[in-house]
Amino acid sequence: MCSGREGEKKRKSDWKSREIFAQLKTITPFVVRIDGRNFKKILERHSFSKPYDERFVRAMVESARNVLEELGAVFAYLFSDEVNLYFSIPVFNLRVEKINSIVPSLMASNLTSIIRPASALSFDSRIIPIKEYEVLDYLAWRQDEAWRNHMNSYAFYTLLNETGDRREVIETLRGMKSRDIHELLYRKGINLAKTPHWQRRGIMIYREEYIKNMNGVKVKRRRIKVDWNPPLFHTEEGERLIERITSP
Ligand SMILES: Nc1nc2c(ncn2[C@@H]2O[C@H](COP(=O)(O)OP(=O)(O)OP(=O)(O)O)[C@@H](O)[C@H]2O)c(=O)[nH]1
Ligand SMILES: [Mg+2]
Repeated sequence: MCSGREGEKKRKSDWKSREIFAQLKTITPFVVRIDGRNFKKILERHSFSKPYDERFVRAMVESARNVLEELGAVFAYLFSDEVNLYFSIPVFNLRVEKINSIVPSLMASNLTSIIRPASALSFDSRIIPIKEYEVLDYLAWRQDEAWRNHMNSYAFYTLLNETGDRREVIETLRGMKSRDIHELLYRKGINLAKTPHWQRRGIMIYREEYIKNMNGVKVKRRRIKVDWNPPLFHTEEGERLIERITSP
């Protein structure tokens, strides 16, 4: 039986060795995707407008920008209640536990302090190891999701405002092709090709170089840009943008 200081020492190392996930590491580069927990209910409860609320998206952008700045992410791509942060440096020594706890908690505390809801917000988080040449494909996948989300939520809330019957709306939209949804909304006066860009394509936040004139001397500086009008990622323009912002 151990007693006194020796017992204390043993206990400490026993418990330390039980932190069995502490050595789990990712590789660089990687994406962290965080998603708001239960945001549908929470945003409804706080009367944010549907399907899109400008105050909410501005708060998401400001919070994501703070996270990017604080942790040194290369870019953040966001839509709805999700943010994708791309890292190329070994933050937190690449420890999964650290990354998957600090990134979402930093986002949640920022957003909570801006929105000030009745109770604190939270985000879930996952890490996706990625190769540089796969970034474009990953972003195109998320952008497709933003687009589907945009179409479905406009359709859902437009029909719901008319009928007031959630079940009926879900039934009407079940299995409907995207072309038919477009047509249906168009007839009701909503042109999905004319909604604000950020609703259709999401928002990009990244660092960019610019030239500053300092008393006649031109110097290179970096600043953070919020792009509310990003290109489609699967086009040449998208490719050029991602190459520019991910090159060291
Ligand atoms: N009112 C409003 N709701 C929004 C806005 N942006 C996103 N949301 C809501 O956020 C939800 C995001 O979808 P999910 O992440 O699947 O839903 P969730 O309720 O957060 O559920 P979990 O992520 O599984 O916890 C959407 O269904 C919308 O209801 C907005 O601008 N206004
Ligand atoms: Mg969510």
